[in-house]
Amino acid sequence: MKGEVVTREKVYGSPKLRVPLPFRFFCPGCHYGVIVRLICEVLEELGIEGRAVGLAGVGCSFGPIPVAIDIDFTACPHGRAPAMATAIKRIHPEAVVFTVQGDGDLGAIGLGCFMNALLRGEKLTTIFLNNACYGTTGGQMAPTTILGMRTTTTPEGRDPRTTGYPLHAAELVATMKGVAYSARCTVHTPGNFRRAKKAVKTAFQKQMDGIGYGFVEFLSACPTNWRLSPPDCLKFISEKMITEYPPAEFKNIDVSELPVEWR
Ligand SMILES: Cc1ncc(C[n+]2csc(CCOP(=O)(O)OP(=O)(O)O)c2C)c(N)n1
Ligand code: SF4
Repeated sequence: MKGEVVTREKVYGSPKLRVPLPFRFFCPGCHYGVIVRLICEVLEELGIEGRAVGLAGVGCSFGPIPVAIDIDFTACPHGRAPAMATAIKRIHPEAVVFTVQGDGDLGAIGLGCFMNALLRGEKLTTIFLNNACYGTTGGQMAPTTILGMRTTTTPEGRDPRTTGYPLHAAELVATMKGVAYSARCTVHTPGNFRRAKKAVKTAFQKQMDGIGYGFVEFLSACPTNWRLSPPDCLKFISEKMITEYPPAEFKNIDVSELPVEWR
C-alpha cells in the first residue's frame, strides 16, 4: 500500500571479518574481492578467526588481502609464502595457517618453494589465484596463460614451441603424497561460489584434522589485463578457462588413506 514501510529480515550481509576497503584496492570486476569474501565466510563458519594466520604472496593480493581480512595476516617475499607458513605452523601447531598466492608467485618464482612444502607434507592450506597472467606488473605471461592467449609478453598469443604448456596446478598437487586435498573452483556464478566455499572449508578441515596439505585453485577474472569487460570475463571463464582448467576435486583423502609411514 502507498506510504507503507516494509521491513524485511536481513538474510545475507557482509562477513564480520571483511574489512570494508575503498574500491580502488581491486580493479572493477576483479574476482579477488569475491574470493576474499569467501575466505571470510569460511573462517567464520569454521569458528577459527582467533587462530587463523594468513600469508599473501607478491601480486595484487599482496597489499589489499592482508588488510581486508581481520585476522593475523602478513605479506611475504615473492614466492616464499609456503616457507614462512611452514615456520609459523611448526612454531604454533595450533594455528590454522594458509597462503594466498597468484600464479606468478606460486607457479613461477615460488614453484620450488611450494613444491618442497608439498613434498614435506606440511599441514597448511593454499588458496591459489589463477588469473592466467601477472596482474600487478602489467599482464605478462604466467605459467598458467592458456595457449593462444595474448598477453603483453605473448602479443601473438602463447605458442608452446617458444613458451611451453600451461601449468595445471590442482592436478599436479593431487599426485603428491603429503597432500590431503586438491580442487579447482571458480566464482563466476553463484552455484560455483557455493561449491568453492565447500572446497575451501574442506581444505582448512584437512589441516585442522592433521591429515595433510589442502590446496584450492581459483580461476579468477582479470578484466584489466585480459582487456575484457567484467561480463566478457565471465564468458571467457565459462568458454575458455574452464575448458583448459576444469573445476573438479582431484584429491580428497582421510587418515586411513594416508601412506602407512605417514599416520
Ligand atoms: C623478487 C621479485 N621479482 C619480481 C617482482 C615483480 N613482481 C611483482 S608482482 C609480480 C607478478 C605477480 O603475479 P601473480 O603472482 O600472477 O599475481 P597477480 O598480480 O596476478 O595477483 C612480479 C613479477 C618482485 N616484486 N619481486
Ligand atoms: S590487475 Fe587484474 S588481478 Fe590485479 S586487481 Fe586488477 S583485475 Fe584484479
